[in-house]
Amino acid sequence: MYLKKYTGLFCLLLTALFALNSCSTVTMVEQPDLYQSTTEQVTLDNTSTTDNGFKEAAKKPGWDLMWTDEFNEAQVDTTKWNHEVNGDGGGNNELQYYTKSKANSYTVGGKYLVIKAIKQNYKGKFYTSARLNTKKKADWTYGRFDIRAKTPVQQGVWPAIWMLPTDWVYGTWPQSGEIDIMESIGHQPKTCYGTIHFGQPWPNNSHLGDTIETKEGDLSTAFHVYSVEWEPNEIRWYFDGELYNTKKNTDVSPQRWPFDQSFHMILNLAIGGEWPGPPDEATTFPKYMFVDYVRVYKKL
Ligand SMILES: [Ca+2]
Repeated sequence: MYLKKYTGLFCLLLTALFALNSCSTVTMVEQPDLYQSTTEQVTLDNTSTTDNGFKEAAKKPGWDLMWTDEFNEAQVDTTKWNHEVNGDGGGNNELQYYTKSKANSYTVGGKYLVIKAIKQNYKGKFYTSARLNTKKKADWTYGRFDIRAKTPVQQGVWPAIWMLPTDWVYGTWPQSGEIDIMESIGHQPKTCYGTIHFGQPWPNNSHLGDTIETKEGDLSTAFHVYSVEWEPNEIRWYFDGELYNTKKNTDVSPQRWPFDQSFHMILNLAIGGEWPGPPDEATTFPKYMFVDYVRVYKKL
């Protein structure tokens, strides 16, 4: 009896020590444009930057790595990324104001980009967050795009990894196309969406896509590798290396297949909007979207 009790206590202690050990505290310097405070303590716990989940090798047979951001610099590399700053709602009545503040996007641990959505009133919006793009800094036609990310869940959050046309040569959205490498809406916490948008201007726009569900936990409990292989007349979507969606130029007929021009990458964490709807009382903030890397390959 006593031995059992003692063993139980010992296990408890071990568990507590392990929990303490697996957390790390990071101090960040805030930009003065959004906050009075100059530093912020962020505790990274098991559900955030623990480097769990699927991993892929950087080298892939048949593909040549031509662009990468591993997010191992002390700050977001502005030679690669633009911060979009606005409260436009992304065309979907989203609730966030996107800032360029280090409160909303930063690198951490020499490993990750973090996009952080905060519940706060700011310039008429109820939340702040970040949306980064590579427009005119890195634009591609065709390639393989691998993004390793851990994204938040719960009602009203809408993380997205996607591409828009740089020059809009076939007209306004969605005539020039949109490639959604990954989207998730928080009330479907296991579901990854891969989609193309094309066709006529709203409200006669078209889209085609498919989904895949994570087999363990939800999308926030582990890193996943979201990939698109974009070739002339065909786009394929992969989740942790598993092909789950293929779209060909013949699938969009009689609409134009606009995916033969330069597109750029966008990473953002939207809050609310017409698709997910607003957060509810159970949605906790802040929300974190972690990106380990963006790797772009050219087919050999
Ligand atoms: Ca990294």
